Amino acid sequence: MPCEPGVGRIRAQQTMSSVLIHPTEAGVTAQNYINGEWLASDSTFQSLNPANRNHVVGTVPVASRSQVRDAVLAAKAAFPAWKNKSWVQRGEIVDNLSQLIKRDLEELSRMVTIECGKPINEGRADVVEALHMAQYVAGLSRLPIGHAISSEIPAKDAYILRKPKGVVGVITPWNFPFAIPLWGILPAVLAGNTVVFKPSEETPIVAHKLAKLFEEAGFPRGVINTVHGFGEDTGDALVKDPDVNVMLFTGSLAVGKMIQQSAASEVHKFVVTEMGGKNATIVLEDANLDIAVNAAVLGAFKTSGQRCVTSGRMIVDKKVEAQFTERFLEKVKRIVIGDGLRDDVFMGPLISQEGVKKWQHHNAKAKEEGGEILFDGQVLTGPDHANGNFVEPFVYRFASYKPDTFCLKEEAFSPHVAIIGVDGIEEAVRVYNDTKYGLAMAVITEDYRKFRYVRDNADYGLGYVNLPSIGAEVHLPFGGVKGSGNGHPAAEGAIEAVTHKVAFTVNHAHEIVMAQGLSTTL
Ligand code: UN1
Repeated sequence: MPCEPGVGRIRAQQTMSSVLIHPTEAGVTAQNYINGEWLASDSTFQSLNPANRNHVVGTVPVASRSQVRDAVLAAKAAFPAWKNKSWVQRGEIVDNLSQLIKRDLEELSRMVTIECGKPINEGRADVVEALHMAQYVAGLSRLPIGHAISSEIPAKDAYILRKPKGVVGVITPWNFPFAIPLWGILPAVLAGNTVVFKPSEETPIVAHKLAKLFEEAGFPRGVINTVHGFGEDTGDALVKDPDVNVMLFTGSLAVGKMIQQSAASEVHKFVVTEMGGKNATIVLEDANLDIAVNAAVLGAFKTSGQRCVTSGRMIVDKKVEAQFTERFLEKVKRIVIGDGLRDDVFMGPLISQEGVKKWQHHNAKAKEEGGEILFDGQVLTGPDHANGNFVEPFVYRFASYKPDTFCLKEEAFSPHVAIIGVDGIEEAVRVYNDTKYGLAMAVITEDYRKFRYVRDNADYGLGYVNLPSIGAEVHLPFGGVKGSGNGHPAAEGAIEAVTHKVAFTVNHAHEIVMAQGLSTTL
């Protein structure tokens, strides 16, 4: 299997002179987009490039609680007219958006890389994933939105139809700043809902560009509103607003839990939570080790381990663990780390200094809890990495499983990887399931009976065989079980969350005949 760009090059290349592409690019001034107007706020914050914190990507307003309220009221006012358009009419505006994303693909990809740090190939994949979502949703507008079903009574026609729920709040993370917002926003508006979008404070400039495209695509005023800011105020105001009918949230377990708790007191409010994972790649004794090692590297280190679906655990049968580990480490040593705009880079920076601290904390715990350190990754501080949040991979091993450890149970959201030796498939699945999460699982095996056992006994929302645990496509449901999500997936799954299924029955006879043999005589 060919190497990924950046893997397979020697680490010495990291010390070659850096390519200073972006510090000269002008910063953007973002605005809130409320009821078709571009609005500033009293206070602002700066969005910094994680590869070079001296580079201010843009200045961003902090929407006040009253601006959030205005946005919700604008969405509420826009709802009646928007829901009365046909699905096809709404789908045509989504199609306009897909054309604009295609037009601006390179500029958008670069913006994603500059603001969230992932290498340009990943920045582009993020925008392509968003494009696929727009194409998929535009296509859905011409597919059935319900179905006819037989009644017990021949003269009655019965239908199951979908109706929009009203105002949908959408809160999204920074690691897929272009694709994840569209997983929720586009199904919501296609179904006739209106939206208030609160993007991550780490990637507001990408979100601002997305809001500009919503306007250019022709969504009427108030249909999609964008408010910037932090979770504590702007996000909190949105979550608690009584006129928000659905909250779509992708982010951490702690915040998702708070949103579910706050919504529980309001009967009409429906919450979708997509949260973290302590995902794993399971390597069975019969695995093709070329596939296993490549799947492990991609699953662990794409986006520098900052995906919800990142594999932070390699659960490996002891019969092949030594071979697997040697080959895995050989690749780890060759990973090129640097500014994502350089095309030889495989791993960009972490999103923030807090991300670096979290990575250090997880590493320290792994040492404290008895992990055998195989690759003691460091913070990079050389000339190429001076002002960025760059860290190396950190890899450790437990020859046998050690339950009740922080390092094997908690999500690190960074390049922090445990290799865990197990005896056979049953222990592999037991170890896999022994976390509070259940998002993504990959199993490497040549044996169809074995992957079936894993398929049926592991807890996950996204399962893969002979693949990494990353790389989901938009026309599949994206979500998890246990602490990873409340069972209402995004992407393909989102239409379910943003619509009510209604039963609609029409009598074509001149008299009433009831179901269940119910009498109609007085
Ligand atoms: C995330 O992990 O935060 O499945 C989103 C993937 C991407 C989306 C990841 N399509 O890897």
